[in-house]
Amino acid sequence: MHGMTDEKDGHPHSGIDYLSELPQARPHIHETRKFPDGFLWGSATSSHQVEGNNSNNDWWDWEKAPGHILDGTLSGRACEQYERYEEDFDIAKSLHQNAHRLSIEWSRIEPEEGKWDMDEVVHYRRVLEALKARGMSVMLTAWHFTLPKWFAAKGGWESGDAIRAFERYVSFLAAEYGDIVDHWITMNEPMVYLVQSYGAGVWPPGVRSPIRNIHVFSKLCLSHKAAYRAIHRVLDGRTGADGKPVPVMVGISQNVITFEPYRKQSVVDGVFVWFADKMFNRQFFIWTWGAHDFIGINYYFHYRIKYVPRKITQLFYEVHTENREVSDLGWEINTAGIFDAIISMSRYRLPIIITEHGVANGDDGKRPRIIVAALKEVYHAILSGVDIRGYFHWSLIDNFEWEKGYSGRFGLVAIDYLTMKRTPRRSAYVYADICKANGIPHSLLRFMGHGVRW
Ligand code: IFM
Repeated sequence: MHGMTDEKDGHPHSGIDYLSELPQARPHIHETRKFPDGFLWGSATSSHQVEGNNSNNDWWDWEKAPGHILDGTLSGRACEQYERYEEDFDIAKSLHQNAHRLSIEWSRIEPEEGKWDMDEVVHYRRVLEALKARGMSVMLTAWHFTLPKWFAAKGGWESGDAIRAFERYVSFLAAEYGDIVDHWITMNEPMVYLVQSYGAGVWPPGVRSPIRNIHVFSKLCLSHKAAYRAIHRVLDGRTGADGKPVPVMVGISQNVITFEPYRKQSVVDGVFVWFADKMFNRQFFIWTWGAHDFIGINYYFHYRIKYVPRKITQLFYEVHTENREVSDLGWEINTAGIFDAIISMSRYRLPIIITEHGVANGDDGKRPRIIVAALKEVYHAILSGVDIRGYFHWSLIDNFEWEKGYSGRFGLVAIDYLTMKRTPRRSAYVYADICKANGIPHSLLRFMGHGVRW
């Protein structure tokens, strides 16, 4: 596991001298913490959040209603990635990333039920080929929260033939792009979708109904299973240029929350933590067991939760963040939690990929440390025997953060929304040095105070 490359303390590779801003360290030499060969180092986006002008999906009208987007913005042109994807992929490549995760906008590919828009099909082939041309591994998400208007009008996931429609769409993607996609994500964060769209009602279709929530949960499970089988049906048995079978890797991205009782001595808080973990983190895998080739983990949230029996509107709990470091969106930052999330999900004995991890931090004061600290945890999870194959930072560029609008800035690369100029943040170079080294150069541990002279 350990490489032989020695890192001189304070020696950045990227040419950006971010370490000079940190306190001096005692001079010492140390090995780079090497990750396994072939580890995927990338970043992630989704179509509606970056492309712009996705006017044929359920979010487009939803955004216009007063109060739906907290800062009053609309996705609108987003980051114009629909046109500027080459520029963005050039940046990712220059930052030494060797993989990229992105999603297909279903409403573009299938604008009317059963009708494929071949111009859009060609467009996405060009996008995916642009990644391959840069030598990057491709992770493709089929559904990342937005639904075509025709599908939403039929009742979305509640409609009688939702499963068949999703299976048809995903089979089409597999047939069109099977030669170019390395990892398939059928759906992004189904549990977050259920909470936001059918629990809190803050995403379309804006429903607050436990019964309908359970109904959609079952539809999502069945749709994932159908999509999983469809991708394998279309692609299994393919061989590569060397004549060897190409593995077909299909999974979901699951938002894993690490829960902790707010009142350590409280039995009821402890029971609720157990229940919340099972319901939110594991339920989907239990009901779709056998339909995952890997586990995709998105890690953002550490909830110190307090059971509140009378607050049905808050699903019986409160999340506390007092005295904790938080992001620009007020979410608690707990980088060590990614270790717990990985260990918890390793119970399924499947390869794990961190398909998202990131922080809203516009001035970038925290992101470099958060990246280094989280990756140190990933490194230790690998050392403890977990088969972790990659890490995708959320996000490559700032983008439209759903009901929060453009206020949450998650990008390694900052976007000026007036000019659309892309400017890598300091953290982009820190992450670039990690990607380039296929490990954590020891000098970067200074972001966490290691070896620093105080
Ligand atoms: O922006 C989202 C993304 O769409 C799904 N995972 C979490 C991100 C940050 O909230």
